[in-house]
Amino acid sequence: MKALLILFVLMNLDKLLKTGRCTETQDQILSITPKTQEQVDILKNVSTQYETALWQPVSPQYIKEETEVHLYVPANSSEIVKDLLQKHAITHGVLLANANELIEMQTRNGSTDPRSSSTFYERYHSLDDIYHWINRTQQENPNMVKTILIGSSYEKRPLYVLKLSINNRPNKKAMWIDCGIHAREWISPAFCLWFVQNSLSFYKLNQDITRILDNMDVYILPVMNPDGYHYTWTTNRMWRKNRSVSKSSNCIGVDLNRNFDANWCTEGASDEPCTEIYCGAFPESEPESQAVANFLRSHKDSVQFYLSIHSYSQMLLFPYSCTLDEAENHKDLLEMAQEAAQAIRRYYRNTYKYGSGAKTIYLAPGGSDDWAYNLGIKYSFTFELQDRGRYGFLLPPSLISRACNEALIAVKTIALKVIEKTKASASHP
Ligand code: 9B3
Ligand code: ZN
Ligand code: ZN
Repeated sequence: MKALLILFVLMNLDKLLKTGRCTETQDQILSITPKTQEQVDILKNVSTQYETALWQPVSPQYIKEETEVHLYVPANSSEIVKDLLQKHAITHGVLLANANELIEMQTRNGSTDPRSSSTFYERYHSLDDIYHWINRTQQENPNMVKTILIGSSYEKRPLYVLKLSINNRPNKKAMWIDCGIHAREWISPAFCLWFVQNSLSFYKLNQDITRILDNMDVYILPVMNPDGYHYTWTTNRMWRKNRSVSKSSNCIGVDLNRNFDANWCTEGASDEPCTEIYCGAFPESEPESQAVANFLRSHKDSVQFYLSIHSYSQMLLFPYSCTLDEAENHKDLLEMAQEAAQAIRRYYRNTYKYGSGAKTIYLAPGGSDDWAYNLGIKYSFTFELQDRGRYGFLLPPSLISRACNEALIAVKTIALKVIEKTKASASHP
């Protein structure tokens, strides 16, 4: 009997060991800083050859010596990737050891967890939830909110813009905010919802919100890339691009923030469909970017402030990203971004970098902010919200309110400045 038991244990030993090991290695986010050109080349290889997702930088071409790389490594490629790193004496740190658990937690959504004390706006929401939210928000605020269908996505999902407007003054100015150009940057749509909620609840209660809405209409596109966003909920949390099928390749998706007509597809973008920064077949080839561009073209006389919300890295960026040249009103833009960053520091003790895109992150063409700027929207910004890489795209729901509130104060700061400046220039042309 005893012998039988021992035999049984022995027979299952390898199974026990294996499962023990498998639960130990989960999806991880590694932080790796290459020290030599050889290590740079190995890393470029790893991030393209194996089933990994590069978080930072956005594309392997930007990997360089002494600059931190954030790499998502799923459990099944963990061993081979780590062996390779070890073989070339590349040291790594683990930013997140349990990425799959975080992903599971964030998609499981608080609404199914009755103990959760967080509000609707402190959770991430599926695309379906967001469409319902748009509908509800309009129905509950018929005097202040209209929805405008500006087009549809590659997979024919509607692109709805919410228009917040409290009066119909002639020559009323406007601002535009889009969220969710990049599918995996979940804090971005969360911010658009936060912004709408905040505006609707605090009009007439908060002085800044009141002044902004008294002087400007606000157009909000909560999810510019619904196909990609949906895909991150169902299939691949790390997806960035839209989901359009390419004629020339089996790889799917265009980087919508490389698809606008601003030095389109020059250095910093790629004409290779398999990359994360594929610029598409031609400028505005994608229905999502075309819808936004058409809407802004037809509203360019009223829209004075363009804002696009991304994550992560905590930056307030303005044109140009597509060239190292300075924008004509560079000083104004710099001053506004600086003031916004100061407000974040003062109220939330958090640091945001600011500056032109090309000089602050990387030279990158085809972005919506540069395009909007060239259209004539002189106050054009891209915000990269929290964090700096601790959680990266997997920012836990408990940090949504902080991330959104600090971004909100930056938006308010800049919007008030825009109102001030455009008033001044209207009276002294
Ligand atoms: C990129 C460009 Cl091309 C731009 N005009 N403004 C901001 C960025 C940064 C975002 C991107 O698309 O890579 C950060 Se996710
Ligand atoms: Zn982005
Ligand atoms: Zn980003």
